[in-house]
Amino acid sequence: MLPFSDILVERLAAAKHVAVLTGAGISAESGVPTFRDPDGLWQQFRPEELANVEAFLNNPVLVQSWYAHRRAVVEEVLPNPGHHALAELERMVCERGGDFLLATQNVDGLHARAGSERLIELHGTLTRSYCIGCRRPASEDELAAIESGETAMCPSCGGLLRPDVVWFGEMLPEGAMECAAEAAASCNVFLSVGTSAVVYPAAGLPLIARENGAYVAEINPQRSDIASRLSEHVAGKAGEVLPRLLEAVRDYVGT
Ligand code: BJW
Repeated sequence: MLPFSDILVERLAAAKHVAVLTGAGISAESGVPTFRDPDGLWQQFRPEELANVEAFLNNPVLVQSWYAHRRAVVEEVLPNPGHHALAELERMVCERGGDFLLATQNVDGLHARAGSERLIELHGTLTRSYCIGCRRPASEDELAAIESGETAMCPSCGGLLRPDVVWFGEMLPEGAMECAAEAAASCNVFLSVGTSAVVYPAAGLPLIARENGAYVAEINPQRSDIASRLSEHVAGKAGEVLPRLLEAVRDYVGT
């Protein structure tokens, strides 16, 4: 028995425009901890301690080393079948002349490594760091101080080096939200995958899609806060559901 409806398969098979939002849950099966699940990142660290600029300025060593640890985790893991299925969905939609956009809240770079190209990283990336003083990009060598427990500083101006991610109270990268909102407003099908949908403005994207008439499916073992406002909740892991969904779409198109 398939965990999703025939309607989702039919809509996806016919869709000219498809948009997707992903969150930490899609990388869980790769071994990257989520934020708010019981074994998530913020069971050990409170968000207000680490994911805002005041916390960083109060305790740069703690925040820099937390991100260094997460970078090391991400370098060790691989994209999973969920990431690969979304890269494949992009190819499928584009080959038939449609539009596709994947907006991810994740900073782990796994979608790009799986081959997704029409990709927006709404919350930045772990792979880059920069100086808060002169905004110069930081090199790997400059970040090495973190491993020996020192504060990583810019060799040019002495400013603190920070990860190129979006913390609470900060703006998303220029144009990123506008582009994602436009895709959400104009798509026929929207997939919201592996996100608790509590962090805005990203969490508003599935709602924009729904308000504009798209069929919106959430793929998540748990119902998110916004699930009741969407078209369908598919209860399951992204790495299992997405490959089966793609297979069902291919079978449907082939019939
Ligand atoms: C599986 C699975 C499997 C498990 N398969 N699923 C409107 C209303 C209210 C508040 C605001 C608002 N607009 C803005 C705000 C303020 C704030 C906000 O949203 N606060 C809320 C918490 C209330 N937003 C901001 O500050 C944003 N900026 C902004 O709005 O700028 C304008 C502005 C400027 C100045 C003043 C005011 C406004 C910025 C938000 C930045 C978020 N940054 C973080 C950290 C990034 C860096 C880092 O990684 O360290 O982004 S927070 C953290 O949460 C991270 C994530 O991207 C984000 C979302 O989490 P996500 O991905 O949903 O993960 P989880 O753990 O919550 O959920 C995982 C899900 O997966 C669960 O549902 C599981 O069930 C599921 N799952 N395994 C599928 N195998």
